[in-house]
Amino acid sequence: MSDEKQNKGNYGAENIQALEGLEAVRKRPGMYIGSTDVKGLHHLVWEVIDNSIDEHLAGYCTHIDTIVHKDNSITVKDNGRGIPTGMHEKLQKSALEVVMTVLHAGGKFDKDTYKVSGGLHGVGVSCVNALSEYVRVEVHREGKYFEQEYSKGIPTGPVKTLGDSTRTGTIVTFRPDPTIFETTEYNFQTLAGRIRELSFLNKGLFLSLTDERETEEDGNFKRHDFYSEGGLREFVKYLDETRQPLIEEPIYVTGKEDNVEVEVAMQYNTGYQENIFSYVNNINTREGGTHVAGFRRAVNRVFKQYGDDNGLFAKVKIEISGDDFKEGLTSIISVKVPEPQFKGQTKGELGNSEVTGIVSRCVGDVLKTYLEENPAMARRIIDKVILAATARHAARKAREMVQRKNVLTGGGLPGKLSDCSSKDPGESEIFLVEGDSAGGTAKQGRDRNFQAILPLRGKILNVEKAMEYKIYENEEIKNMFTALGVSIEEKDGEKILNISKLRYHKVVIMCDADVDGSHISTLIMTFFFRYMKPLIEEGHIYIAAPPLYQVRKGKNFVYCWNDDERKAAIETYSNGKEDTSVKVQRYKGLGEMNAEQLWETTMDPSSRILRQVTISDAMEADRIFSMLMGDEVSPRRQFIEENAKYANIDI
Ligand code: 0RA
Repeated sequence: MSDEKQNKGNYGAENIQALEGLEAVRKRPGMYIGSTDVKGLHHLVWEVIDNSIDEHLAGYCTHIDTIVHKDNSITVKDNGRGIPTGMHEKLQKSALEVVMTVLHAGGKFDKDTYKVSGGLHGVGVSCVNALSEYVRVEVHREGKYFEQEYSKGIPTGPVKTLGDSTRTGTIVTFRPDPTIFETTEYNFQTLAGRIRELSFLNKGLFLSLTDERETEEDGNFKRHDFYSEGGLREFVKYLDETRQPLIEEPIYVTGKEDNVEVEVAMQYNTGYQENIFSYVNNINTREGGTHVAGFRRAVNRVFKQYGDDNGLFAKVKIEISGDDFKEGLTSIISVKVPEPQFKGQTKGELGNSEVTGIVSRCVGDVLKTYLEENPAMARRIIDKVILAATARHAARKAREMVQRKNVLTGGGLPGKLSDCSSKDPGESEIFLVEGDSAGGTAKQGRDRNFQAILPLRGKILNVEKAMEYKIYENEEIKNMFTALGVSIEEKDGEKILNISKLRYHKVVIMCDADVDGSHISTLIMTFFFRYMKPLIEEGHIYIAAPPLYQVRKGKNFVYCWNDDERKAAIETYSNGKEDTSVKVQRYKGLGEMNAEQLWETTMDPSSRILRQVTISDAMEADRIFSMLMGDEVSPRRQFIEENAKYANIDI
């Protein structure tokens, strides 16, 4: 029986519409996958995996395996239904070829299923095909297996039936086109991070990641398996691994109303920060939206009611605000919505208004029962909320002091800032430099027309442990606020960072290339993540990369940023023979470079390497940071032991 007949009225070849050609994708890749840098490169993998995830959400797929091959080509294998292979009536081609070569031919028009693809990512596997120099698809379906190959999106042969098969599923292998992408090297951590996240978001789904570029001691390829039985409950535990829990187990909510599925896990810890992550159909909604609003509404309403009913707020003088319920709360909100509407600047905000009430009701019901059944836990939470309200009061006073002082001194810039001459933020940069001595070198080495230097002394305040008001009393932190020209304002009880007067559009963290230096940049990144997140979101934060080595022979020399480059340089200078005149200098700190070297390698826009800090870098920095600096000792030891063998960390 052919596909068309079997799938009548459902998905199938006839539903797949032809819309646009793939030349458009190759001409303007950025329009489809965001960028052609390392982020865009990874986007290709997300795109294929998302299609497999859709099969899982539709109830047909239990396993998704991702493999990075030696040449940085990728295979994603799933056991879903397989891409349809029947004849597409209108185009007179195999549906498989249509899905792979026609833009927006996902062919999944069933509105009752949740879709990842077609959502925020959603450009279709055909885009991956267009941007790959080689693709092979293998489909197992209806007792047979099929194959087709492509180059830059164009089939290099017909769909072939290769034989019989007893399984179903799709195997996509692609090698990104090096003429399109700035880099074609995949990053294991980036892939593992998203796949881990997907495993938490899709409990019961088996995922794996194999890296054939790396062999383990036992001779096998490096491989991680991801599987979560507990879903979001395990996700919050993972995120709060290094924090001290306030309540014994996360509060866990699942519910469904009008085809909207709700899953929420929340855990209070003894810290002061709020950590909230939200998802719609497995896609991270950075800017929140109606689902987050529903969650907040339920939390505020139920806790307030519980506190009032039990007379727990009676002796508190200060008005309890919504913010007070957030302190030390880590939560993940995941909803599955059949037809999500995304809004906001980066389309990272859920717009469907019906979702607010649904989430609020689901969370409210569970929370109310939880508080009634666990009075001891409820008490701990309410005590913490009262403490938060008191501290918030103190914080506002401290913050107002700092900001008032700035106004009084005419917004005077910090004495330690060596400002640039330009007053145009668009072309201005500020380097946050660890230590006064490196700060001095940077000041000599910089181009003062557009580069400012702010030295930061010692370890800036540990923002993980500090209560908020302490932050505003810290000299280095006050300097950062005033130098950058940003301020915290309060609107309807919500704190908002005003960055409209940002004085530099590039804020560069410059630290030593050793362990201490990386701790300090982690610390500074955490600070930005906690208190100046919009600066990261809008792409203003960068990390400078000073070189690790200089390899020299006579008056010739090169700088090297990693061991491979160092080896290659030694090889070139010595022509592969023993040569004692080839000298290697290891730079441990910025202080070992003179002003000219620092300019050339690290500050000169025409030769330096700057790494833009993304929210996911900052999120991971935050996790690592809380582990290194937090109270819990054992995860820190484990982290250091695990990483010591990669020689990243001195112990
Ligand atoms: C079009 C229609 C259907 C599934 C898929 C495409 C599909 C695409 C990919 C990409 C990777 N894995 C995939 N799995 C499925 C619906 C299938 C049906 O109606 O049987």
